[in-house]
Amino acid sequence: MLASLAAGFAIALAPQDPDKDARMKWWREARYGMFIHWGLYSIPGGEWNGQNYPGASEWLMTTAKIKPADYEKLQPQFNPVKFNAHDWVKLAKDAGMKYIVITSKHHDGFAMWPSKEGTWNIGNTPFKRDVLKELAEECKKQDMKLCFYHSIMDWHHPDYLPRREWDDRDASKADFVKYVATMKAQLKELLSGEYGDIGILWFDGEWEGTWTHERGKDLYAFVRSLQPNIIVNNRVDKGRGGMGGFSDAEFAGDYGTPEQEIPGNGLPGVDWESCMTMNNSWGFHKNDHDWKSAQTILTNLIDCASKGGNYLLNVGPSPEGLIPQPSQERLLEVGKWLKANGEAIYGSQAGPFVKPLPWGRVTQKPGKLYLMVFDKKASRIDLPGLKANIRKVYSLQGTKKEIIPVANSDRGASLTVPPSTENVPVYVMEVDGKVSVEVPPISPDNNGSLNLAAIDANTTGHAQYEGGDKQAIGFWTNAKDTVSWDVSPSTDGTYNVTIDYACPNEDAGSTFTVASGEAKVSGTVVGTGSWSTFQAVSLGQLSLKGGRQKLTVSVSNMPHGAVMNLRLIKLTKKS
Ligand code: H79
Repeated sequence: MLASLAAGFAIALAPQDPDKDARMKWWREARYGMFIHWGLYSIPGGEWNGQNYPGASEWLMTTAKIKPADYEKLQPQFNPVKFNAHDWVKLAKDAGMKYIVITSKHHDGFAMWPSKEGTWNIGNTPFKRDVLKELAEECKKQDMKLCFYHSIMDWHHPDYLPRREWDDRDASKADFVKYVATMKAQLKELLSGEYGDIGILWFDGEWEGTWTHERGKDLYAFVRSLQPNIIVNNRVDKGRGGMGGFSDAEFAGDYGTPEQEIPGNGLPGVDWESCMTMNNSWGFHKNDHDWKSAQTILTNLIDCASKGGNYLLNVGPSPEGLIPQPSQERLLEVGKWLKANGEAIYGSQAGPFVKPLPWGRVTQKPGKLYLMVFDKKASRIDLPGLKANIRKVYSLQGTKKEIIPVANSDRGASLTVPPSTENVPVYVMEVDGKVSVEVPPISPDNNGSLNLAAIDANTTGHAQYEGGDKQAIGFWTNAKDTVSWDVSPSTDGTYNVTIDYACPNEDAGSTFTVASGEAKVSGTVVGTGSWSTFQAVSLGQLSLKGGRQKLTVSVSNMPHGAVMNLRLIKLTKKS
């Protein structure tokens, strides 16, 4: 699927905060956390008046256009008698997760602790218990960081603005300043120390017009003043830039929060965490049985780690207080892998490869590379352009730590790996000194032609390689994104240029140029029928000088949500 939202691309530099490295240390090492969406919306579980509302169940108040007075009828029904904080924290622990982020308040404004502000909170349900307090105590016992998700947007508070169009409460006396005061008073309760040291304040719902950069900066400072070591995500302020979740030095917030996606090449120089659901809803959804496989979850976690990011994986407990069985099974399966291979994830850093490799992913620690193989059929693992003094390579799994044969040359390294029954086999490469990757440029084939395949491209922004049946650059959703190749024709020459791509007719029309220095050829994307119907078309001629250079595809105009899926550019030498 193509994300159609534009993301901001400002360069994120660490703001003036000398303590940031110390404050972020646990978070950077953790790599894996549990998101918990739990609230009144868990009761209807995506159904209202007999109708099913697919997708995010915590959005039901909006998707089913429920008036606050009707939604309030859920409060006396909240009685999750099977809730057991010990079991939840133990599950996160067994899953290999290092922190829990639970909804203290979601967009429906309902406080999941007995707040002193008003009555719209768990203290006024039949259950009465303070679930956040019980979790705080268990987290302390089981050495788990507790964090709160807190929505700025609030569909219930009478002073919150803007009013939903189906909410007929009089808005003329609503006072947003009063709303902010209530929110701060509630946050003060959460950060008073009663719940211990909170790891992260995970804000959300910051995108409405009433929330401003000034309010964001102020809220960030407020939260840090109550708990100086707390980490605050970028949604406290206005610097998020779409679902891609890039942060920017101009805005408050300690890290970026891509939602339901993993950035193609990571976000170099920025701390980030991808949050994701296991099915298609954050809150419990009765009718959503569309679970990601454990293998997908595991490879997502590894993908994040290999790009220097965290993975925050969601569960939506039931109205009885139980984490759904399918979620538990998947969590424990990934947890089993982490128990054996966690060394490759926890405390690791982004691997040295700028682009994801076709067979899997790589993380690193001083003196070690961890090669995690997604393609179980692979018998040869190539590390193109790797420059390292390799001491030895061995399998992380099993007691034997089997030594793996490795061939190393100035073009990179290559391993011959045995068949494996592991979900994701891991090989440890011990190295002396510095590791770097220098990918050689693409050189001409026997006919003097240059084949620029998607897998060899360098991409910026959202644009990224998609394998599977596409084998193309996809997610090219921002006109600023570029796709380029380092090429090295041996002599000056003229080429016929063809481009192999796919684009639905309704998304066609983008214009682009393929250029190296002054030499360029332009084209317009003509519809091919779908994102997976590939077609080769001629763009005309291009004359290149011999020698190493960069050939870049850039977009001059993108009338719709995306440019194209680009599979191959072929430069055929004219004789
Ligand atoms: O809590 C879960 C969801 O309920 C919540 N975030 C996760 C962690 C969520 N809120 N909204 N959405 C998910 C989808 C809404 C996206 C949009 Fe937008 C809001 C589209 C336009 C406004 C994102 C924010 C893109 C631009 C601003």
